[in-house]
Amino acid sequence: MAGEPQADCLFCKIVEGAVPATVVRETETTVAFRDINPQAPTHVLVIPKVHYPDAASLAAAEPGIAADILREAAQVAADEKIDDHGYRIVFNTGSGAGQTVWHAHAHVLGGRGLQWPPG
Ligand code: DGP
Repeated sequence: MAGEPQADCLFCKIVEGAVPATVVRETETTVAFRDINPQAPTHVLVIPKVHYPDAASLAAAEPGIAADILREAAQVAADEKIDDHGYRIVFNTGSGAGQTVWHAHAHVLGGRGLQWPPG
C-alpha cells in the first residue's frame, strides 16, 4: 500500500532503527540524519517516515508531509548555523538527476560556497 514501509528500502530501515544513522532531528513524520558521503561540511538528509519513491510522489500523496520536510530542512540549517551564509535544499528526482535511493529525501547542504549551476 502507498506509504507503507518497504522491506528492501535502506531509508525505511533507518526509520525503523534497523540500520544505524547519525540522527540530528526527528518528528512524528520525519527523520533527519547525516549523509554517509558528505558533499559539504553540513550534509543532512531529511526523509519522511512514510515510504514514497521520490519527492514528487510524496508531494502528490502527502502534501502536508512534503511541507514538513521543508520545515525540517530549514530547522536543520538553523541548528547547523548554515542559514546565515545560505544553504541548498536538493531533491534529486530520477536516476538522470543522480537519485540513487528510492525513498524521498531532501539533501540539506551548506557550510561552504555552493556553485550555480550545480552540474
Ligand atoms: P541520492 O543520490 O539523491 O538518492 O542521495 C542518496 C544519499 O544517501 C547519498 O548522498 C548517500 C546517502 N546514503 C546512502 N546510503 C546511506 C546510508 O546507509 N546511510 C546514510 N546516512 N546515508 C546514506
